[in-house]
Amino acid sequence: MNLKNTKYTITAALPYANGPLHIGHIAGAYLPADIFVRYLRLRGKDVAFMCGSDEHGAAITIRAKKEGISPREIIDKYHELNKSTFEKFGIGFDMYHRTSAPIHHELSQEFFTNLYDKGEFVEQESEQYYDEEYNQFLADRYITGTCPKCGHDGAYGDQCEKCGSSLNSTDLINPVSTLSGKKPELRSTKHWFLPLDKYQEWLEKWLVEGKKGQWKSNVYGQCSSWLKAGLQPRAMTRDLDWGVDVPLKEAEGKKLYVWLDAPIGYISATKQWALDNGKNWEDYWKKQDDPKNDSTLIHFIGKDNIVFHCIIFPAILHAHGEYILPENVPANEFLNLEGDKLSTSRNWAVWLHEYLEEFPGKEDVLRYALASTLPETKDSEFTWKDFQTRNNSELVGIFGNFINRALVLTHKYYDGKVPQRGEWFDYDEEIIQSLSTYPDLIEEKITQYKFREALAHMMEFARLGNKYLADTEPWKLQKENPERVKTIMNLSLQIAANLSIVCEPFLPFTAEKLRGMLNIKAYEWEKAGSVDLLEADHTINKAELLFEKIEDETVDAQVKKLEDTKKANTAEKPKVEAMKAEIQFDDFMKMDMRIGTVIAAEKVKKSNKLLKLTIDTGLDKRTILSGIAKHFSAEEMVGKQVTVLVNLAPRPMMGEVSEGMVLMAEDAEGNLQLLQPGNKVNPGSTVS
Ligand code: B3M
Ligand code: ZN
Repeated sequence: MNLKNTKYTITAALPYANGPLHIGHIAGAYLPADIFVRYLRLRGKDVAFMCGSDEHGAAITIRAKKEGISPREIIDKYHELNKSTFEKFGIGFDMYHRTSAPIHHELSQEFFTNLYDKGEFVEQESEQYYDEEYNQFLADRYITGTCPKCGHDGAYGDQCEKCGSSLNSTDLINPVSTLSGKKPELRSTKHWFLPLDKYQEWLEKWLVEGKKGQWKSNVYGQCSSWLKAGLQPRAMTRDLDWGVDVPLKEAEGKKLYVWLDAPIGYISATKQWALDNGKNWEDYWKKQDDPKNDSTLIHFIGKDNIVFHCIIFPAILHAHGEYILPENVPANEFLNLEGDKLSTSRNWAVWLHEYLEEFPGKEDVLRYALASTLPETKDSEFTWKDFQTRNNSELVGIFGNFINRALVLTHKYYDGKVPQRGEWFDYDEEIIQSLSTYPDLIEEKITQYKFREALAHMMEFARLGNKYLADTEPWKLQKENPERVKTIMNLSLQIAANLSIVCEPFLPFTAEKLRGMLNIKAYEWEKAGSVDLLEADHTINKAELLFEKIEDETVDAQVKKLEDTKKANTAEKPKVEAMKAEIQFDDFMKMDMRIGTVIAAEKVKKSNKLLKLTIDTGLDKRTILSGIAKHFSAEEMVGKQVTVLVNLAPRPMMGEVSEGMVLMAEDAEGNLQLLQPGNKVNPGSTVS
């Protein structure tokens, strides 16, 4: 990418404030974004790094309903939790804003009005699904069904998360309301549609032609296949009571579609940040007089958000006209956990706030483990075993070991002062050569959004230092050749200082600790590759361990936690029969049920199922044949009170006539219980 620009507007998808963050979110968007931003800052760029809570849409209202609290309580709870979780994990947003803020509502309405005034929307009265029981129109997450594109069963009304297709709720096959679980009705309502088909040609030029070879193939491929299939108009308004009001008189009570206002959230966040920091937000979002001064806009997202960031939002920005467009959208695929898809509803996740509590001071270990398995080109997997190995073999065994040796020996031989370099050997030349190339290798990969490879180069750099000490064994040379050892130690310390620069994007806490130990300031990336970061005689601080070993018990406990989750998920739920078709109150009232007392009982000849009961119903004494012989003996039935359907038409059975029915509770295995009143009542008491 072209690094000549000085301004960068970097966004990371706004997570819905409807639940905590897990490692899948982090690996999808936030860690790559943070690595990239930290690198840009080291390069001295002017960066606005924007994120915040997405607080509208059905994701919020459905969750609120589930927890039995208001949408406002939901967003307040998770906004605070997620904001502080990001901070603790070292994700360095300039602003973590919220879409419920008035400044965001205003800006979203301005966008809508701008497009409305230009005649960009098509007003259309159309049939939308409606849940009669809940008196509500159903769109987005309020409705699920089978995806018409890929056949996935749990597609939402606006998107199939399996194949990524964007859908209109009326496209779903077998639609079901997520409120009542029933098939919804169609009702007419008016909405404002963005005619995406109108932008088809422009998108083909801007994206298919313009981004070829620049965008990651997983992103580019998805976009071009959607464009190939042809874009359809999409409603930008909703019949909901939570969200940004549509700023039109005739649309009273309607809200903006959450995917219209959410990306505008990046802009409103920048506006608030600029207000708080004496900056001009337009520098980061609007086209400048000289395009050379335009900010470079990059969206970091997970693959389920591609269509919204690559097609719909750019179309909106383009329609508005004053805004810059994304230079790149390096979306990641999905991260799996221990062989299974991450899932909030199944609690199959490593929750970030829990990790931070259970592994204090080990933020960088998780950053490292996740960065080494980012789903950059295809889905990837996190396992606790891999987490442990990455820590023990790489962070402790290579990086930490190297730094520790270099610093401890410096204290031992030179009282903590950096020694002057002496004589050179070929090996030292080689080291200097590699030292100067690693930062470039890392940088090249970062700017190509290949963070896994960049990280691998960073660790190779540490490995180089480690190997240098292991090969030269200064601890053996010190007696016979102290001058040689000075060169080795000086170069080792220069590598350590270089590492404190190049590890910063991935391991910011470690970088800071390392700078403290080396007693140096934070250098710019430009300085990386130099063998003169530390002057001779510079005094370093005490050596501390950067990483510590993670024991088997620790990861075993985490695996056990997941196994317990799996057990709880797959535990046999008692089976119950499906509900029968709905009946009206009057149907129910037709049944006459009474409590009766069994006054005589005998087995029916030639039947091993039936008992012939004589029952005092309070109305009369009558004969009822009941299929309970396998469960109750005739003797034990006598004297029992039972519930009887007394107005059931008499039915002939095995040569007798049964005049009613004794009611029973029966479980899925066929076990029977009599339905009896808690205390004895007079025969003839009614049941209703
Ligand atoms: N909140 C979807 C999600 O969390 C959505 C992203 C908005 S980015 C503008 O997956
Ligand atoms: Zn699909």
